[in-house]
Amino acid sequence: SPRRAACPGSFDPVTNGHLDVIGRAAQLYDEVVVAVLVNHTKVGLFTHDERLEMLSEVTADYDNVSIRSFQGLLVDFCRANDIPVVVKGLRVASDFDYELQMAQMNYGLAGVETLFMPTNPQYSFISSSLIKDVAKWGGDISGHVPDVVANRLRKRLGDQHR
Ligand code: COD
Repeated sequence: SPRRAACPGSFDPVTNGHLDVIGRAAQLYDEVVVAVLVNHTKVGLFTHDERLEMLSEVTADYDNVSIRSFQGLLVDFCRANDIPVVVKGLRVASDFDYELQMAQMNYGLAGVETLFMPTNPQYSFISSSLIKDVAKWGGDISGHVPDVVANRLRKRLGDQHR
């Protein structure tokens, strides 16, 4: 059976940091499933469908990467889709505290393993929330997100600061 891994997240929106981890995971595993959390309690900047669309566009060149939605526990999604391992990017030491807790919980709940991938240093300060804040005030976010995402951010937020 194929060696399959999940890259889970909110992806509101996908950044070059996410994409770097997804691309590197795609070289390690036969199949990578990008698992996008459906969050009914938190309103994002982009709708769930918009996040899926952007992810599909920016991963179109990888033929072993697919985009899927999930609700509830990540480990239930993994079990249902025969995924034994989750790949997570680690940006800074403070990421590790929370990620370690989740990794231990996910292993305890269902035996789902976690592979921590050190972020490419050029992306270590990038987060979706920082990108949204910079874009909101008209700052230059090109180089931190794919072009399709930058264009959508400009459209969504561009008029608000003028
Ligand atoms: N460089 C490299 N990697 C990055 C970067 C970057 N600049 N930014 C983010 N990442 C990676 C990180 O590994 C991060 O975890 C992942 O991308 C996703 O990031 P976000 O911000 O889009 O998503 P989060 O942090 O909101 O995602 C959290 C999950 C959805 C993974 C988590 O909440 C979850 O699993 N929820 C489901 C419910 C559940 O199972 N809960 C119990 C968990 S123990």
